[in-house]
Amino acid sequence: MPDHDVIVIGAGFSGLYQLKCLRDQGFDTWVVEAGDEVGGTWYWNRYPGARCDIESLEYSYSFDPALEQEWDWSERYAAQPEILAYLRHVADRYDLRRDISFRTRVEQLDWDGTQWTVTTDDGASRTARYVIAATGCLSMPSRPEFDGMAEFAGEVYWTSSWPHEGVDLAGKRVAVIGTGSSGLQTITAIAPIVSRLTVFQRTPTYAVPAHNKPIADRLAALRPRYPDFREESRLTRAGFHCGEESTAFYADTEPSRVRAEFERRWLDGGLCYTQAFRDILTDVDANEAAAEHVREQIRLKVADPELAERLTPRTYPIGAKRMCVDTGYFEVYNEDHVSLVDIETDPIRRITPRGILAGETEHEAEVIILATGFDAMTGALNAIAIRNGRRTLREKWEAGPQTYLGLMSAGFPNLFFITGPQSPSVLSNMVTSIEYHVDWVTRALAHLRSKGLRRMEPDPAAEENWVNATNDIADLTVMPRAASWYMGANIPGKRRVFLPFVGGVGTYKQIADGVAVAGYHGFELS
Ligand code: FAD
Ligand code: N01
Repeated sequence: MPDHDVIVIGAGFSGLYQLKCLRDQGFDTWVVEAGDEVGGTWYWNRYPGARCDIESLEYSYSFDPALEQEWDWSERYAAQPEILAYLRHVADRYDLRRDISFRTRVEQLDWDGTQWTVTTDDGASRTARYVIAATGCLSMPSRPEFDGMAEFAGEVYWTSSWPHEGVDLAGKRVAVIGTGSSGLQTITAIAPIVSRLTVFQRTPTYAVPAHNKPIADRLAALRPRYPDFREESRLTRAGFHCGEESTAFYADTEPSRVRAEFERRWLDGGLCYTQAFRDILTDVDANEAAAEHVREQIRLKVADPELAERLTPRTYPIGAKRMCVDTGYFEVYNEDHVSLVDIETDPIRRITPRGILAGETEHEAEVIILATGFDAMTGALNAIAIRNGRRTLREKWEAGPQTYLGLMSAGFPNLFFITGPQSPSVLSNMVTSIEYHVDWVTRALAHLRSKGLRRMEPDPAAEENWVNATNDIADLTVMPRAASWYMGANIPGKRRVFLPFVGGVGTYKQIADGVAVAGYHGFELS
């Protein structure tokens, strides 16, 4: 007999909910977490300005109406401490901690034909019939090497593992490398307190305003119909509400109406901007119109036209990298103590004891902050030696991940992924996608038990069809045209394939629901 029915790896949004569901179903479950507290992303990423880019009313669990009714979100986009407090509250409310081992990292998984042996970094191992990897899509930091880093005399911090005791940046000369979401939030938050801020930008960023604000009234109005609101979001394109279904750009190119629609979305703020027209990710003209409107806004925000141009994204379609949601980012560059180094024209040559040498100029700094992103979607999984007796999952995925529905991979039975590659995951409100996967996996395990079955694995042909379908759908969009982390392009040597399923959350749900209803069509159960 295995030690546990199920071992879950990770105690973020996914692992916590997975534990609750399995416990409710009577499965003996053990959760292993590398950090020393629950929270996942919101435990590790404590950099100044960290907050969500999906509205808090939707970037939160929907599984328990009582939880929705009792938790008061203070802002439209909650900051990291509030989201971490929420996840800690969830852990306490459902008494989850007693089945979680913290400060323990899973290093190896071995399948022996009937069960998995899970080996952790303390040298111990335990067995389970099923393993669920709730390891996160953005939990393996990418830490590029810069020559001379060890010689730097000042302090170095990574946004993805910010010190828990905080960092005093007041009055310091600070350099930030990276202008994705983490970089933008950090830059905007620290600009008012540092004495000098030098930003090293490789690729300019499309950002839409957050228009963050208190939401007490909105929350009160929503509460009576919260369950319906959630039900609707499960069938949307990205797992959150964006108002009524938009029209196609090609059907309505009248310039004043197009402009009015972009302006309306801009004033609303947030990620719904790219849903102004429903073909922005599939029609290059629609995409260019949406991109040009953002470029125009950058020109309005940044006083120096030459600087505005350097901050303007032109080399990739809007939406093909995760959009940033900002709170005064571009305006920061109007401050005299803030400067921008374009490392496309002035590459970082090395870190020196006093700062960063880019092109021919040494930029002095007392602190360097690296906001260089993650080995997304496959990084945390590939960091574990997952072995089925013949080969590792890493070897199988060398040319890109292969999954059926993003949930399992053929040849690795009884191993499930929450928001795995080839599922909507990072293209969506992650909490919607997490809850959907956790519910799906829980139902599958209950089904196996009720039928006296003990093994589940994708049929290789079904998996191949799914991989081909996800790639084909991605190719119908502009998404593969950016060197993005969605494509694995930010990691040297990583195979460039589009990692998530771009067909939409609602469509995916209909497919995966159908697969389950049809007796887990495409899976082999025994
Ligand atoms: P995670 O929160 O990443 O948790 C995974 C956990 O697994 C981690 O705690 C990790 O320590 C643990 N783990 C991994 N490997 C091992 C191992 N081998 N052994 C033991 N433990 C392991 N998404 C949105 O939809 N909206 C947002 O606004 C949003 N904001 C974000 C902001 C930041 C700064 C980042 C980095 C991501 C953001 N995301 C957002 C994506 C975010 O990752 C998800 O929304 C969500 O938090 C993921 O939850 P998770 O539990 O699946 O993974
Ligand atoms: O990482 P990123 P992130 N030399 O990969 C640059 C979520 N998130 O942590 O664009 C110099 O987006 C890199 O340049 P380029 C969200 O899903 C959400 O910011 O590759 N520069 C880029 O500018 C997000 O998409 C929030 O040319 C280097 C930056 O570093 C995801 O997490 C907040 C470099 C990395 O940007 C990842 O965001 C934070 C190098 N060697 C995160 N390597 C919210 O707002 C990389 N760069 C909710």
